[in-house]
Amino acid sequence: MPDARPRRTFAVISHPDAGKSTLTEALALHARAINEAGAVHGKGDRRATVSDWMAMEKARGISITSAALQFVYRDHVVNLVDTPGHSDFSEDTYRVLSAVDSAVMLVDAGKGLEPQTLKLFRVCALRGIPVITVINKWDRPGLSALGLMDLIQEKIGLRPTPLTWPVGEAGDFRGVLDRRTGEFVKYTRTAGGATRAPEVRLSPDEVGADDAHVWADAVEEHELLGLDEADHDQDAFLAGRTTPVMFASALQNFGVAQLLDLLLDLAPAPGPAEGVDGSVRRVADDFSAFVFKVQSGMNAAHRDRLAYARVVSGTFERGMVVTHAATGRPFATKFAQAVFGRETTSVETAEPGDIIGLVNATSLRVGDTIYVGEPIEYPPVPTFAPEHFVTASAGDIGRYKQFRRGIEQLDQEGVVQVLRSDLRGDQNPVLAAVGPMQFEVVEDRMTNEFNAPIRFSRLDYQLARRTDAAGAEALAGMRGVEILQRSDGTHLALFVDQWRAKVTARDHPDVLLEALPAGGG
Ligand SMILES: Nc1nc2c(ncn2[C@@H]2O[C@H](COP(=O)(O)OP(=O)(O)OP(=O)(O)O)[C@@H](O)[C@H]2O)c(=O)[nH]1
Ligand SMILES: [Mg+2]
Repeated sequence: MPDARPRRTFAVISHPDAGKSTLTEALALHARAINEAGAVHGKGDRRATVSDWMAMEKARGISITSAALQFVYRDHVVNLVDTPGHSDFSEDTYRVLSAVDSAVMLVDAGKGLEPQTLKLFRVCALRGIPVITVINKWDRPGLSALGLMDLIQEKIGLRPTPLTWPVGEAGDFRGVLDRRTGEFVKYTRTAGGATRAPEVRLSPDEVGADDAHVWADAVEEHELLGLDEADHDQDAFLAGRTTPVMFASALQNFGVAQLLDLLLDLAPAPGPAEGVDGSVRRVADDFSAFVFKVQSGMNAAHRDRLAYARVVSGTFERGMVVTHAATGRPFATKFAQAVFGRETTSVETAEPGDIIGLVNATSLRVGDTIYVGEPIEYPPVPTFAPEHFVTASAGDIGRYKQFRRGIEQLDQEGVVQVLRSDLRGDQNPVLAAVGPMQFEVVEDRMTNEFNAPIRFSRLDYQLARRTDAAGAEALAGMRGVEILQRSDGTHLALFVDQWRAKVTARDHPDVLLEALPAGGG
């Protein structure tokens, strides 16, 4: 039976370290999807957040791969995707942004608008994704609240419309003024932020003497904002002209309840989507879904490969036979899972906005569409211009088979781009990355997951341009350029430097040499 509860599907995005995984944890904790935040298990640094499950993520305290979580709150089904902030992994973050209806942007109160944050704001604007801004780490000294609003307006061109306003400056976080009701939401700390933070709502005349001074400041600023047309306007928010702002301390679970409520009240529900041919699928139409991520290695006990698909339209029912748009072949969905970080549970049905994990769906790749009824194919996800290149070889020739399999799997997941040419043969594929940390992930996963040690040797190329078969032929054998083919069939011309790329383009005006979207930081 279809599940009629409303859906909210959003990504948590930002520059590295602003607190995305911590906030993800806090949201799940508040919705009672988990009982205790990982912050405590990790003795202060959250080494065990549900979304950072990969060994390398725990060891380094950073997110490397996006993680999906689903939970229920106020009778809404919430689908949340925590993304990695590091620009080396930005392809993964962009893939996620193709599968969500809104984004929660975190801003570190102490650092303001950092480069990757600015970049992500631009991506959301381009894709028409409404953004909710959370000023995080308000428990630590930082910039002034009004100063941060100015930064958002000036640097991003979005009008900030705060829904809550901090009571107490950064470093002295006592609570927030709920700008919709005028109440003081007063927070109380809990040990290490491990459990939900209790809060009380006070009317202005109930504010105690201790807080009177900072409360008066907050009220004054709130009134200033009112004069400045900084009040929420739903149409302007959905159209991407304004961003609602909240203040929080993810680590202490402050502001988390307000954020969840805001997401339910204001963030857009799943809507219609357009296929490559311009046809439109409405949520009530036949089932269709879009694969935005492929991941393996979540369970060390057995080989698993999960294709994450966002349901775009219709009701998904486990066992239904769908069509794989890329091949036109039928695809049986016998093994479908709901995902919670690395945990999965069998799922019987799913609705538009939900993210399902299809198990061992080896034919499904990132960007693929599956559907029933009328054919539909959603636009592919962009791949970025690689700027780092290595050749890979098996560290242990006796494990060459595992080496091949590992490379193929990591290629399908999009951990790196894998390139080959007849000239080089298949022994030593070329790996291409947006950022060098991607190679570290390859090395770690090849060693630990595929038990196939890997060796890299750096290639002296700095950039790649897209070409076609004719271009590949024309450029073959030329100095300072090498032609390789990516596993999706794209021909890439690798150049030693900008200068060589320019000269080649000048001397061969008839050859296709197209720049790829830039991804790196
Ligand atoms: N004081 C304080 N620290 C916080 C807060 N939120 C997160 N942190 C800390 O900031 C650090 C980074 O937090 P993460 O949640 O891993 O940040 P992230 O944005 O997920 O980082 P990446 O995924 O690597 O981009 C951790 O040490 C957190 O404990 C907060 O509200 N206050
Ligand atoms: Mg993280």
